[in-house]
Amino acid sequence: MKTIDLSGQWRLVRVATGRSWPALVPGDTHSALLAAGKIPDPYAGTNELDVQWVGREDWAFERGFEVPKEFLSEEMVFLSCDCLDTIAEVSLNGRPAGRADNMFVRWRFDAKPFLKAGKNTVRILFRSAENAAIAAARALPYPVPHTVNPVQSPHRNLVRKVQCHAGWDWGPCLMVAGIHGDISLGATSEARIDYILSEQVHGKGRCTVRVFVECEAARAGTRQLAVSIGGRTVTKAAALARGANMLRADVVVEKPLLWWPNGYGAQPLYDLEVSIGGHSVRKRLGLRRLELVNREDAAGLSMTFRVNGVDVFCKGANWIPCDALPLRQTREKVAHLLSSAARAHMNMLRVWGGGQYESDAFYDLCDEKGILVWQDMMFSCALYPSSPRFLASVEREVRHQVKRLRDHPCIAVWCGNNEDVGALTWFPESRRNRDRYLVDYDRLNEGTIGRVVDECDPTRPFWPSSPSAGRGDYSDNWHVDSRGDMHYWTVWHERRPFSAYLEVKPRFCSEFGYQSFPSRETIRSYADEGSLNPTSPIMEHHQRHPQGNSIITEMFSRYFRLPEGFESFVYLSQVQQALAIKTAVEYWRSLRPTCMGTLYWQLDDTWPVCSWSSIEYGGKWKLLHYAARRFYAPLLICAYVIGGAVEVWAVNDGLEKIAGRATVSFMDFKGKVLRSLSRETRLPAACARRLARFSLGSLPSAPEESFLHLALETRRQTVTNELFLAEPKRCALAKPEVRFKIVEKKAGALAVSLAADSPAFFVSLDAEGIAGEFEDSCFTLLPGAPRVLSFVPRQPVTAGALRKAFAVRHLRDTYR
Ligand code: BMA
Repeated sequence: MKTIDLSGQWRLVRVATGRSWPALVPGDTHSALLAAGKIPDPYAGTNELDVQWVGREDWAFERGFEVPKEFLSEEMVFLSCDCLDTIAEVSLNGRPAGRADNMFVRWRFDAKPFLKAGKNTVRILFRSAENAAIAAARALPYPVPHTVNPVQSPHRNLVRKVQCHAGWDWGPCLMVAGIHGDISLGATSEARIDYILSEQVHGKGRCTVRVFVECEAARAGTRQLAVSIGGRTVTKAAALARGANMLRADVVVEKPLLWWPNGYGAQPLYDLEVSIGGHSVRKRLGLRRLELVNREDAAGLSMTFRVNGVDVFCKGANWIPCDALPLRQTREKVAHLLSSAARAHMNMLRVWGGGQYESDAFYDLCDEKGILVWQDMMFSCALYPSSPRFLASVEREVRHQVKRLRDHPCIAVWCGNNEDVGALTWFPESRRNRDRYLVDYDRLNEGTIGRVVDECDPTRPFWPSSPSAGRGDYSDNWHVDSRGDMHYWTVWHERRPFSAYLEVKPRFCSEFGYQSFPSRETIRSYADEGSLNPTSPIMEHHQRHPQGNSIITEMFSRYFRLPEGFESFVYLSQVQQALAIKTAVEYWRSLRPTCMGTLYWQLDDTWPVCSWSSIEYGGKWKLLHYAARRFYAPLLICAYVIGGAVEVWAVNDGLEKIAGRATVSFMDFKGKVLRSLSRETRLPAACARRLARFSLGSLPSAPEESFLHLALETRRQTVTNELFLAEPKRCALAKPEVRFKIVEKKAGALAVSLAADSPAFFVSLDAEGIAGEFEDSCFTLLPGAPRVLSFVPRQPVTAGALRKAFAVRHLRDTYR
């Protein structure tokens, strides 16, 4: 097949005035206008409000290109667009060549009638998606509501576009338009491969891979089909009919190397190459078996992912698009976020339904890193119409995305939507007439999405919604912990104490979150020095949850002494967030196998903002991400107060049994051990075990006079943990002196050595202005236990520069 790549330099035309500016493709309206200096940075200050007009206008992308004569002599000549965002009219040489209205569909338009040898032009006119949504709303027989955020484009649920482009409770409203993904011309007189779909049959010492090839033939005839996997090739003659064909070839892989989730084994990937009629397509396969075990049991309905026969405790977070401006969603940014996830021992991310089916790079990297993907379909927090036209568009979208993605070993489950069952009860309209909206819901979700998923991917389960109690169950899983997956927002949205995390036993908690502010340096990217106060207009603009700041500060008053100064405020918000999520995860991990997954809300941000993320915009790890690296480690020792007692637990997610010595010490705030117990411990593989229980009446001191220090020492490693026995605000913390030194271990390998003269809590290391991660942060530093922690910069840095930027902070620093 011949191709002409059309990505690169285009022009963006403001249709209303005819003025134009250079634009990059793939790219979007806002990025082009920003680069041309026509709009201010929408992420700074309150500029977002001043650029809303962009989404309310029509824009055209256009360019010229050359077509060689031979190209046009081919029988099939087409324009292929991976992603047109969203309401588009395509013309070639001034003549209409096609229309698009769903950015999740791959569009292919017949180009042959419009092209000529030599110079040609393409113009893609994008009608305002906001205006299209408003027009669609006017045509509805009855209202179809959606959630409304502080800055919101209306009726986002009526256009098939990334739902959070219209604004979210952590994201700006930037109704971008543009061309994302590849755009190219193709020409062939033979065949074009549209999709490759594979199925694995695992047997003793071998895996048979059935490869199905969907291709479009320009003319009928017999062609050679070649399919190779890992160097083993099968060829056969295939009789093609003109038009759509489905071919099949089986390849046997002997002694297959199995693909495992992160922490369970390696991620070998086999090259798969398919060629027919002059078109070749490559992808990579991971050989593994995967099941979602939903079994009725004494606790309800299980929700366990089983890979290669092993029950995997899923540890991870929710993924949202990594930038509100599509042009900036680079592979590099995705790679940093995914490797940060893997370094925090995550083995699953949920691609949340208010965002997008992600880029190929995202899934390729998840395959490489062993990160399972819970893939939502892109519907979120809303009711949706079920008109035949809307459903036909969704059918096309789901068909394309499932076929596009289903060979990635990372994909674990297809899920119908985010919180749309819950949404049936959120609006006055649907509360008054739930049946009407439930019928719409079911036509869309079971009648269309579920049906198409079943048809296009029989190898994977379809989970109707997140949260949900399973197919055919329409109950709201926000408060029910016994069946399927749960979104547990009681602590944040209902302002309950952290101990409320210990009141539920989720089978799989796919959302729970706690907000914090991003670091000072990220805040400075949007706020001037004079706005560094949580309630300044700019700071409030970068807080999209209406009660966010009041929830954060009220929670401070319950657990901590109020922080003095802005930097302490920001730091303490991150401590609080880390403590909240740690409390939840440690307890729920100790419930395995009742609970088999925790995905906190949320991994990343689309812009610099106060949010539930563990990695702030720009890639800097918040304290939560450092805490996650410890609370998600395969081997965990933890403690919590439950039923009038302190319980100490060990969790071993590994597949080998572990022997070690567990030590539980009650320590006062000067670091003196008041009581210590130590004993040999054996932990079977994949289990949680209670190691000790102390009734609250039997502690060696008043709860506010000591804390618990835990250590589990094995041949390979020592893991530690701490638990406050009373709210930190009630404890008379000593004022530790923390000394540090920047050391150069080997050439260029930087580290910081730290020592304290009394216990320092939530010790946080920072190097403002230098991108990179410390080996640890957000930990307890005990007297007599100095630490040396390496720093891995993202760009080379000298010891001197690190010394200058370095700052250490701990809990006792936040007040006098
Ligand atoms: C969840 C998500 C998002 C939202 C988050 C925080 O339930 O699904 O819709 O951003 O809560 O409110």
